Amino acid sequence: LTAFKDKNIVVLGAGMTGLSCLRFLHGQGLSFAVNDSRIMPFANAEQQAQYQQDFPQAKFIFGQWQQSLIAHADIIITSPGIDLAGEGITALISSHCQVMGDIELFCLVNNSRTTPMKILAVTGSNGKSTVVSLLAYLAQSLSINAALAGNIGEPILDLLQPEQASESWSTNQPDIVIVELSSFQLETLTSMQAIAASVLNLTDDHLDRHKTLANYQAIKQGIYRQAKIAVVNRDDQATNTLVAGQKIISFGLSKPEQGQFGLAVIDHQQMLMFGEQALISSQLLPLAGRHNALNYMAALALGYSAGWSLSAMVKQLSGFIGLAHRCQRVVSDDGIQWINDSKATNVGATLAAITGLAPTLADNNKLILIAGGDGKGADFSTLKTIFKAEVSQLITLGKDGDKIADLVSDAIVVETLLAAVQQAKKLAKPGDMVLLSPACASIDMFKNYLDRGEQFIAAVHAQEVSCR
Ligand code: UMA
Ligand code: ADP
Repeated sequence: LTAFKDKNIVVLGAGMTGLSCLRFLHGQGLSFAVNDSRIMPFANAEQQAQYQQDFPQAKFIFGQWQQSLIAHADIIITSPGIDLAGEGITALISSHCQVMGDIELFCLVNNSRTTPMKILAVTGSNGKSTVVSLLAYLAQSLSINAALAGNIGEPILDLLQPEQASESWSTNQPDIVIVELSSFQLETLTSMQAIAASVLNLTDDHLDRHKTLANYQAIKQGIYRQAKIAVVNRDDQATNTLVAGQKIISFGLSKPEQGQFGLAVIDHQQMLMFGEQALISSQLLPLAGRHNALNYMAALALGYSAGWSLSAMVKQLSGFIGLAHRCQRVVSDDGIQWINDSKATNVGATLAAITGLAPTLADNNKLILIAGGDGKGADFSTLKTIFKAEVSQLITLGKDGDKIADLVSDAIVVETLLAAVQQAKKLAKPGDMVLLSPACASIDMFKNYLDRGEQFIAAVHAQEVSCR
């Protein structure tokens, strides 16, 4: 990292990403400043004092963006959640300053190593965490030394910690990094050299920051310029690569051509296919629904691109049981099917949940949907048709609850998640399904989607107790 010596380095944000930058730069013996617009980004004053003691070369500036610090920076390492343009920071940055995200810094260091860690990269509006977790599960099952990093919640720079006693990099570093990338992280990434990368799908998300779908799409597609093989969803044109001559492996719901992944019905069973080769019956796979069939195929295509044995991967698929808060059944003894899909933070995820779950209901059972929260500027109108066809009762809440309620004539608008669950309980009979799939972020009412999902589960259990 000679290019970083004697430079004014500024880390923006002191969250998960900022703190990983701090650990990394400290490990390199570099001096730097950490600027966060919150007055107290740490959990408490004791934690802040501890950081100041443990990282004496770091200068902490909290409570506002410090204009002079930013203007004099030679290198800015920014956190994904910071909207540089929206916060007015872009205008302060000097023309000679290099602005990068933590993933870019990781790639610059990794690329310069004699044996760089290989990279498989995944982005998309939905399914990223499911696909990268499945890939990590497959790698572990196949005894491949892999690590999971990025938007999933594992800052990637933590993979580059030098060994305590020497200047060399840690010897137990992974051979391959499976990285989940958000559009925020892709905005500041240009130097990744992935073996393969995928934009899984594309629907409205984060438009409050990216402004237009075209801009959001362009940011996502930037991943392909940084990969040898592009894994694309052939059912979603927006995920296609624009890089001329790039090797492409596609996946989709249709019967695949040679070298592609897809679905076909053989002997009355829907099978996952690779070209003409039947891989496994969808019925044997724990994650149900068309969207999960696509997720399985994307993971197989990425693993295959990395040279992993297809048959060995297929044998392991059924062992992966999925992630919490994604179309997850809440255990209850009232006969109602309560489904927690709190991670559905955009319209595409809610569409996928309804499309996947509604056909599983018997004719005389109904689907009650709880939706709403912070829509991040999304256009909800694409939900109208499916609401009409599949949702018997819509219950909405949160900042954009009214906008979603306007899609139907008889929505019930409530103030709290508990009230939503109470309403649903009044209306549901055994066999009916109550689906929390908000199509919105949770930050207007909850700490995060996990908190929202846990409060939903608690509210469901509270109804059971109150009815006994
Ligand atoms: N901050 C400011 N001013 C701002 C915005 C943020 O000072 O205007 C500061 C905050 O006070 C805080 C820090 O920046 O101290 C937080 O930075 P951050 O929002 O980038 O969050 P991190 O804790 O660094 O976590 C980030 C990702 N967060 C976001 O992109 C919002 C995490 O993804 C990711 O797991 C983590 O890096 C590790 O890579 C979360 C996420 O919500 C799960 N991602 C979005 C999504 O999935 O939809 C994109
Ligand atoms: P991400 O990391 O992209 O947010 P997750 O795997 O956490 O994706 O899933 C988020 C939400 O999207 C959940 O509600 C889940 O049921 C839904 N989902 C998962 N895969 C897909 C897909 N391929 N298409 C649409 N929705 C999906």
